[in-house]
Amino acid sequence: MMKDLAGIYPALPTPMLANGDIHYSSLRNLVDFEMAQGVDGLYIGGSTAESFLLTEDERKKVTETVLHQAAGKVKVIVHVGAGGTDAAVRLSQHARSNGADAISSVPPIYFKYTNEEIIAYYLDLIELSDMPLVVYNIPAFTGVNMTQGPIRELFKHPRVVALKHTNTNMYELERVLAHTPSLLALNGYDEAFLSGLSMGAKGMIGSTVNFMARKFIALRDAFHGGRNDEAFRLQGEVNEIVETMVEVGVFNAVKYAMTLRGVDCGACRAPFKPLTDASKTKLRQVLEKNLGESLRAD
Ligand code: MN9
Repeated sequence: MMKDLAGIYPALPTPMLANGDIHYSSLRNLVDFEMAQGVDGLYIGGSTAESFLLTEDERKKVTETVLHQAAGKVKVIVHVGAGGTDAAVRLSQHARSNGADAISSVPPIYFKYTNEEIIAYYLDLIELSDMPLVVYNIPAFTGVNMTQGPIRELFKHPRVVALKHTNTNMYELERVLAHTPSLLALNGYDEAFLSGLSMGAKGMIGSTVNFMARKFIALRDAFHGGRNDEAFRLQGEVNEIVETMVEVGVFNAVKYAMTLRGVDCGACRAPFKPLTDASKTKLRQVLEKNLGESLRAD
């Protein structure tokens, strides 16, 4: 049965060893850590996971590891975007055979495709894997905006169950939901979570959820409880942290914050550059001031 995908999901990073290999025991610890924080689900293999810097085999092994460790206790969405249809279909079928709840994908990247080609890409994923699909809209990275113009007709397909709205344009979020009331929206920029909720998002998928899920859960509960001042204050604390993370490089910053919270994540693969000591100090300071959770020595 199709699960209700509403909720708060960390976009898991891919823990790595000093030599760049995937650190699978840390990945298992990460899954346990997230479930203990009370998240509703896990999002595997997205931007935060450096998915475009991993091999297809690595992506499959990460999916298998996470699904096995989660053991059906939380929802799991697997991002399968891989540049082209064939690889994305293989990853979708693999996600299905390993028990994922849904697949997700950015539109096919690099080449300029027509709207028809992009829609056909998504329909191939749905039809060849028979999985519910979460469209990952992130126009700043892909150059394609899925919530604008005729392409948003895709959301009317019954197997397109959700939108990951990684865009600060909240007018488009409200409009796409108004045109397709059955669609579920999950907010994609953590710094805009409160505005996403106010325009109809029923949860979020985010990189900074990994190390501060409790803040996002409290923010959502404050919003739904009508405690607007509290929700706004929590969003402000989140944004103090996000501002520094984006400044030093968000994906390495997320890995470092998780390492400080006790799950070794290492650094991102090249061409990402590791954090400098000055960036680490700055991050630790902003986390100590705003996070309200204990941090370990580096
Ligand atoms: O998965 C993330 N998107 C990207 C969602 O990084 C592209 C967000 O969580 C951002 O990292 C975060 C900082 O901008 O909102």
